[in-house]
Amino acid sequence: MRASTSLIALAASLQTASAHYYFPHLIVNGTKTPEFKYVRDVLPANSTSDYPDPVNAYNGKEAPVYGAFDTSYVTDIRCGRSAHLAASKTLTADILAGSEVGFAIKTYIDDSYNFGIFHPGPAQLWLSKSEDLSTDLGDGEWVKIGYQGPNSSTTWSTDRATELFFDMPESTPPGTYLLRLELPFPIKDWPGHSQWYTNCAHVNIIGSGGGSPGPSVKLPEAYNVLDPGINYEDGVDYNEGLENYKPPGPEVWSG
Ligand SMILES: *[C@@H]1O[C@H](CO)[C@@H](O)[C@H](O)[C@H]1NC(C)=O
Ligand SMILES: *[C@@H]1O[C@H](CO)[C@@H](O)[C@H](O)[C@H]1NC(C)=O
Ligand SMILES: *[C@@H]1O[C@H](CO)[C@@H](O)[C@H](O)[C@H]1NC(C)=O
Ligand SMILES: [Cu+2]
Repeated sequence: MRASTSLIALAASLQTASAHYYFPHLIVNGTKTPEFKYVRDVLPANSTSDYPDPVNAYNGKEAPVYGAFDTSYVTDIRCGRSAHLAASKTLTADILAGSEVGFAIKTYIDDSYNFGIFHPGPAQLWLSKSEDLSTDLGDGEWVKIGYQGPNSSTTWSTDRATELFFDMPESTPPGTYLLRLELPFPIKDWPGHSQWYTNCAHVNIIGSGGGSPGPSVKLPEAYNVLDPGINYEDGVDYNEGLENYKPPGPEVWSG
C-alpha cells in the first residue's frame, strides 16, 4: 500500500515534469517587480548534457538544475543556470528589514500547465552578504532566513502556489546581499536526481540592524546527495510520513 501510493505519486510528478518553473519576479512592498529586474537571469537548459531526461526536456529557463553536485553544477545550484553571467546587469532592490518579501513564479502560459508549483517539496530563503553583487559568485556564507515545509503529514504548503512570501528578519544588518529562493524536489532512492529550482535577487537591506545572522554555511557544500531532505529516508515519501521530513541545511535565522 505504501509502495503503490508512492509509485502513483511519483508517476504523477514525472508526467507533469515537462512544465517546470522559475521565479524571475521579486515581490517587494507588495509589488511584483518585472521579470529579471532584480533577479539574476538564467540560461535555458541546452540539451541532455545539462538535462539528463530528454523526454521531459523543454530546454527552457524553467528546466531544473539536477542535484548531482558535481563541479559543473556548483554555481548553477546556487542561483540558477549560469546566473552569475547576469550579475552585472541585475538591479538591486531596497528592502526594509521586517517587511514581507516574495518571489513570483513563471511557468508555461498555457491553461493546462500554468498552475503553479507542483513538485512536492519545501521552499527555503537564504541571504549571503555581498561586497559586490555585480561579481558575486554566491561562494560566500549563506544563512537560511525562511522555510515553508509540509503543512500536514501528507501535504506541502507550497502546493500550487504561484507566489511565495517570507519575512525579512527585522534585525538583519543593513547592506547588500544575494537573496536566494530554493525549491528542492526531493527524490526517493535515486541519489543525485533531486531537482533544484533556485533563483537569486540582488537586495539592499535597510534598517537599524543589530542581529547576528547564523548559522552560516557554504552552498552546495552544506548538502550531500544522501541528505534525507533531498533523498528521502525510510518512512518519508512524496506524500506520506512528512511529519518526519527534515529540510536540508541549517536552522532558520529569524532575527
Ligand atoms: C549552452 O550553450 C551555449 C552555447 O553553446 C553555451 O554558451 C552555454 O554555456 C551552454 N549552457 C549550459 C548551461 O551549458
Ligand atoms: C520599499 O519600501 C521602502 C520603504 O518605503 C523603500 O525605501 C524602498 O525603496 C522600496 N523598495 C522598492 C524596491 O520599491
Ligand atoms: C496546505 O497547503 C496547501 C497549499 O497552500 C493548502 O491547499 C492546504 O489546504 C493546506 N493544508 C493544511 C492541512 O493546512
Ligand atoms: Cu520535474
